[in-house]
Amino acid sequence: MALNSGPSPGDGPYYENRGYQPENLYSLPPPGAPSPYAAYPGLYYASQVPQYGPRVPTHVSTPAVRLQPESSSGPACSSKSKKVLCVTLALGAVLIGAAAAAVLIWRFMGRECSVSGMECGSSGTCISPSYWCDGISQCPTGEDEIQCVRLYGPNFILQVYSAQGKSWHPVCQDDWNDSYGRVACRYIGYKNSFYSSQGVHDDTGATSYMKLNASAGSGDLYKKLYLSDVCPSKTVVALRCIDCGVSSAAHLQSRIVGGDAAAPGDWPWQVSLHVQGVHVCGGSIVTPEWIVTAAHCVEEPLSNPRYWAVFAGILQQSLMFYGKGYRVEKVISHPNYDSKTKNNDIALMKLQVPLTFNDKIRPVCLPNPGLMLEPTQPCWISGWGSTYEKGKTSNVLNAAMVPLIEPSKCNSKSVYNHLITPAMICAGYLQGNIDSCQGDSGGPLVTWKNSIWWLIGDTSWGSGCAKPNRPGVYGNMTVFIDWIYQQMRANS
Ligand code: 4AZ
Repeated sequence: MALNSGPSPGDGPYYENRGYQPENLYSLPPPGAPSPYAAYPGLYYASQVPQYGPRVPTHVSTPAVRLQPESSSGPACSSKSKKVLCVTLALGAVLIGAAAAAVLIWRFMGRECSVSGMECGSSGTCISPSYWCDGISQCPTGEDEIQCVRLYGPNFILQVYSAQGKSWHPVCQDDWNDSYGRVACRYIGYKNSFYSSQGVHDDTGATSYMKLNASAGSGDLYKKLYLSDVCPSKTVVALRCIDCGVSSAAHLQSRIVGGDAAAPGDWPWQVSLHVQGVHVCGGSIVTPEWIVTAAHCVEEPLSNPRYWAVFAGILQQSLMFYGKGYRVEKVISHPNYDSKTKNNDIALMKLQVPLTFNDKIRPVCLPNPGLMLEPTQPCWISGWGSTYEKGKTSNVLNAAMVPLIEPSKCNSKSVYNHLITPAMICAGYLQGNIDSCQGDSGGPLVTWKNSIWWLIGDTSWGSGCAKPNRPGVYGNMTVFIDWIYQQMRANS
């Protein structure tokens, strides 16, 4: 968390993921500069300096270097060496042509899939939408039957996708019980976790429901559900798979300049991710065994889980002892993470041993689709990052309130000039002063809604820290929700 040191020069926007990189992106800090990252100089200085150059529109082709032709093709290929050159060039042209044709065919087939059906993952197999979530697996690895249950909106309304109705419908509470709730949680991605299931008044305006026929089908929940226009109880299932988003933070109204020290239990989902005894990044607990962090924190060679130790429920770095902490079993980076643009900057860590929750260690809620946020929704960031640009990481956990910034504003010329993708979300103050900073990366951006704390983003990048017109940029969690649950299901 950072306090601005003064106005920035009129520099153009550029990616600066690690906050205390110097403004001159191509210069390195002096050798031996004090840094908690000194153990990883290559990682945190030289090799990771983001590349920024003028953006070239992709539809404008770069002029090819022209080979000056000799008078005509005949004499040009007359000598032996020239003949070899000609054959090589001709072969090259054929290969390029073949590659272009392959790309065109691949694109055409992709479009074909989106017209006549849905693609099974990225396998290239297309199936009709009416087979999607119909209780029978048609895709080679069953993708058509796995993303058919979701929790919707701030009240966790259980919805099931109907192949027949080709849309999502709430589940009618009639005949529903906790054991179906447990099954639904498992379908979503919560291995052995179930918190509550209750009937609530449906305020989603649904006109059709998924209704349970307990005697239908064998064990499969989907086969017991059918589309119905009536739900006699007029109540739908609100399902909580985990008791998430609870904190004892009671002093959130105090204005925090560059971050305020947190009290125990304020941000119980916040973890510190260590490599060889050094805090490197933050993360957020979402289940007893899953931590959300940023993909740029786990770039090679740190994608190896053996490097990492996870500290939960401790506010001071000085109380985290090397060798303690939770070991990591798996590190999973988003497959479409782009280290240059920081697009899709999200990763998951699976712990070897699940956390035991208490007042100081608790999960934050993953955002449900349909969770509507205000354009300038107040959010909170927390972490052990530097308290000023180019400073060292903090011993104590700090937190600050930062409002969301509308994408159009954040992408404007004077701010990040179109560097913000839909997988990113901006938060902070255009006047500067309060921001996340180096060492906060991977940590949470949360908001409070319906008396629950929701994970809205993971700290990703920004140009410096707390500078005017350079707010913090966060991974946009709602965009990653399907991917997160998919990983939780596949790696349980
Ligand atoms: C970092 O390197 C970092 N001011 C995090 C956030 C911001 C800049 C850098 C945003 O961890």
